[in-house]
Amino acid sequence: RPRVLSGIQPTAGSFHLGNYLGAVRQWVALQETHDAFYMVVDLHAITVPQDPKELRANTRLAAAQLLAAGLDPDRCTLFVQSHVPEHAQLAWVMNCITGFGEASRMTQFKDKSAKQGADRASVGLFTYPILQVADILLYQAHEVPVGEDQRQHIELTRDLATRFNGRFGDTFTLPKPYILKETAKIYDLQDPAVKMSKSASTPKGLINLLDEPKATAKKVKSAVTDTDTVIRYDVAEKPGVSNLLTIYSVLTGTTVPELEEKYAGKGYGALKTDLAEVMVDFVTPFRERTQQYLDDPETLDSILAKGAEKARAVAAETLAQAYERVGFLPAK
Ligand code: AQP
Repeated sequence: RPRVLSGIQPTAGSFHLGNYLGAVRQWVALQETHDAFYMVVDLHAITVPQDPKELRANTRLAAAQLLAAGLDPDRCTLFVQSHVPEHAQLAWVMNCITGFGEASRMTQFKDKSAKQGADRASVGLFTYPILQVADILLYQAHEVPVGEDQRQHIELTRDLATRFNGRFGDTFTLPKPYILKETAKIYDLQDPAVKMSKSASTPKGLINLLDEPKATAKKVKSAVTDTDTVIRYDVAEKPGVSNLLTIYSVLTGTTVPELEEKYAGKGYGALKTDLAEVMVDFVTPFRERTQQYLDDPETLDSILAKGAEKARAVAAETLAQAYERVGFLPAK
């Protein structure tokens, strides 16, 4: 079976609809066909300040949401990044073969550090993509299911893997991004020109999966569309409506042309009312299942412990090989 690896940050508490449609939904599907490794990336989370107590709680909460979304610990390996020390260890090696200029060109770093003020951004935020490179290479992943915003980091992973292999001998598998066109980028409901994101979206434009379903319905109903009235998928001319159609289509399994036909001659109000209902039907059981996992932290922790053990077995082997290739003297 080909292998996939991906991760999600435990930073915001609730996952948002972009995280789910862009990434987690694919993770669930891929566990059926791939040898799948999924992790809660707490090492990545501390690249920006975190409250320790909240980080711990949010790490469990992220794992609970992944299980609620449909990850099955018998079908995939689910773990917490900091439980596998090899991530930080390989990241150091990869840091040392990355050019400063190369790392400086990562757009996510540029955006995020600009927001914080360049002097206040941590060095960790700067090397975040290189930790991500290590995450992927440790598992010799063939594919990495992510949203469009991560494409550049997967490119960097390929570049660094190629460099390492060239310099030290074949060690790492070159991964490919696994990005589904329809859901590669889910947009803010209030500003369909920008990606839905926990840090950039306005509260009204961001659908958090753990919000009160009623509040979610309200956000859908007040989504920004356009002054036209026709329900048609056209990202350039009608980004707001197109975003709603994408969300509707993916959550219900109805194709976009089917939806266009269903709503021919109807107004935006009808589309939004129906989508609000679809969304409520989706988030209500999701919230309940998440709560069930949170109510049983022992089971949750034991799933994560088993996951870490399985992950470490793979990661340790790759790290040992990389260490040997680089020329580190083995510890006896
Ligand atoms: N709007 C989105 N559309 C599609 N995919 C998305 N992802 C995030 N936003 C969208 C994908 O979700 C996965 C987990 O991402 P993360 O843990 O890196 O979360 P994030 O990047 O912190 O999420 P945000 O909201 O985008 O955070 P900020 O605002 O801090 O940048 C990834 O696969 C990502 O592509």
